[in-house]
Amino acid sequence: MVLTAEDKKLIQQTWGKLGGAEEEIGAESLWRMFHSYPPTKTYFPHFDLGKGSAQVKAHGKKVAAALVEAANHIDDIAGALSKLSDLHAQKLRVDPVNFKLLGQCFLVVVASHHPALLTPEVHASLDKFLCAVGTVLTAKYR
Ligand code: HNI
Repeated sequence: MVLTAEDKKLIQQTWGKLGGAEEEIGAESLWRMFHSYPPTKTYFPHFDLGKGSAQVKAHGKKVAAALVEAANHIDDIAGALSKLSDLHAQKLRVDPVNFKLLGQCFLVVVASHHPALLTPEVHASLDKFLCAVGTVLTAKYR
C-alpha cells in the first residue's frame, strides 16, 4: 500500500484536526469494534468491555498513541511500530482480518464526530493509512 504525498498530507492534517480527542476516539473505536464485531472480544477476555470501561479507555489511549506515532513517522511506519509488530505477531497472534474491523470502526467514529472532516479524499487516505498500520502489525507472523 503506497501512501502518496497527498495521502500523507491529508493524514497528518486530519490528526491535527482531531483536536487532541484521539484518546476518546481510540476508546470509542474499540468499544464499537467489540460490539459491532463480537468475535473481536475473544482477544480481551480479561477486559471489562462495557461502555465507559476504564480498561477500554486506557487501551484506547495506547492504540491512539500508536496511531499518532505512525502518523508522525509516516515514511517509516514499520520502524515506528516495530515493537508493536513483534507483540501482535509473536504474543497476541491476532487474526489479521481484525485489523480491518478496527480500522472500519475508527473511520465510523471519526465520521460520527467530525462529519465535515471525513471527505471522500480524507476517507480514502485514512483507510490507506490504517491498512498500512495493519500490514505492519501483521508483517512478522510466522
Ligand atoms: Ni492491539 C495491545 C496497538 C489492533 C488486540 N495494541 C496493544 C497495545 C497497543 C496496540 C499500543 C499495547 C501494547 C503494550 O502494552 O505494550 N492494536 C494496536 C493498533 C492496532 C491494533 C495501533 C491497529 C490499528 N489489537 C488490534 C486488534 C486486536 C488487538 C485488531 C484484536 C481484535 N492489542 C490487542 C490485545 C492487546 C493489544 C489483545 C493486549 C491488551 C492487554 O493489555 O492485555
